[in-house]
Amino acid sequence: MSAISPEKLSSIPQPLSKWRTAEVEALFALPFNDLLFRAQEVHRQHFDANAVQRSTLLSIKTGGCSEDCGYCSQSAHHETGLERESLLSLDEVVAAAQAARDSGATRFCMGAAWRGPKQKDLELVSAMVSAVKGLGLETCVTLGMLQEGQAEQLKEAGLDYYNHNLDTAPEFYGQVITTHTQADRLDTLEKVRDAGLHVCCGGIVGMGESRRARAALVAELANMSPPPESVPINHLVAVPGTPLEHAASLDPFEFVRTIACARITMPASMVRLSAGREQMSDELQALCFLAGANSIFYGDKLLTADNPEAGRDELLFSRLGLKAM
Ligand code: SAM
Ligand code: DTB
Ligand code: SF4
Repeated sequence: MSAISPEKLSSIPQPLSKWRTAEVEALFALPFNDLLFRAQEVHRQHFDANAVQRSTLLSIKTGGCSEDCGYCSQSAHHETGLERESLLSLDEVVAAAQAARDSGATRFCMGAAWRGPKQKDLELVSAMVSAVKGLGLETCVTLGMLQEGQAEQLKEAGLDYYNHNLDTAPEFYGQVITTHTQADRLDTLEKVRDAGLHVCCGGIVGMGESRRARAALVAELANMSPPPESVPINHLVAVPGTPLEHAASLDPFEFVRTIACARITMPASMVRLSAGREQMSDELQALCFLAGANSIFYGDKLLTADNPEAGRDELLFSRLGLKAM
């Protein structure tokens, strides 16, 4: 791990406590090269700049969700043609986790299309967590909003991370989701933190939000105390049949800027280049790594959307001299 010479490229102060949206917006507005240089500096102070962590996702309960999130293929409010399925069996989950471990993933993340888990479902998921942990993988679940005691139960089962995204800026949230509020999300995040679980929390860009909204989301994430250990930055996967099917496309450099701003404001967090890689060129992904992304979802499916085949990622890692973390 070697730090770049401490040449000062920008006079923008690094807040000791809270980031204001305007300060993050000022980062976004830097010349691209200056922003990436600054992100690289921060990245190299905290991480091996050539190491990328790999997590594999599995949808353990697909479709039929009561929530109306405007981007989601799994919402019962949208006609996306996705079949509603029941919860996978323990054996199916263990087989998928084994395959993920064998192909080089170190974390296995199980997602369910629920507003939140019913108690009987939580017990089934807890057994899955224990079994996946027993394979030597880090465990992560994303199950929606949690009730009192559920985070503790998951922790007890061997859960390492709970994923629950803020998704977008508070001022834009109501334009994308109406069946729950961002305050509900924050309430679950507090329960997760209080149970001693690691927090995985990020958002989606490319939903037609303004740059100010992207900056507000990054500031909100960075101001969590402590910031999330893992920060997934998803690019919208525009799913036919969802309200965001025709969202205005985002300048790819703006996506890279968002990664860089997340890296600078959350220096010690893992920043995950998450949904949307299937639609990105290798060159764009390389820029995201240069901007400080050091984690990816690995394996040919996200939850319902396609992700690059493992072979394409292996080749990309080899061409860029990246190693698995
Ligand atoms: N139901 C749970 C919840 O909403 O927290 C867990 C599953 S949900 C699919 C997990 C995350 O996936 C969402 O918070 C969102 O950030 C991301 N996501 C869902 N659909 C997406 C899409 N079409 N494009 C990009 N990200 C998406
Ligand atoms: C996250 O932030 N992104 C992942 C994970 N957490 C659960 C999910 C991405 C979903 C992409 C759309 C799909 O596969 O349906
Ligand atoms: Fe349901 Fe989660 Fe999709 Fe929202 S993002 S509709 S809560 S599965």
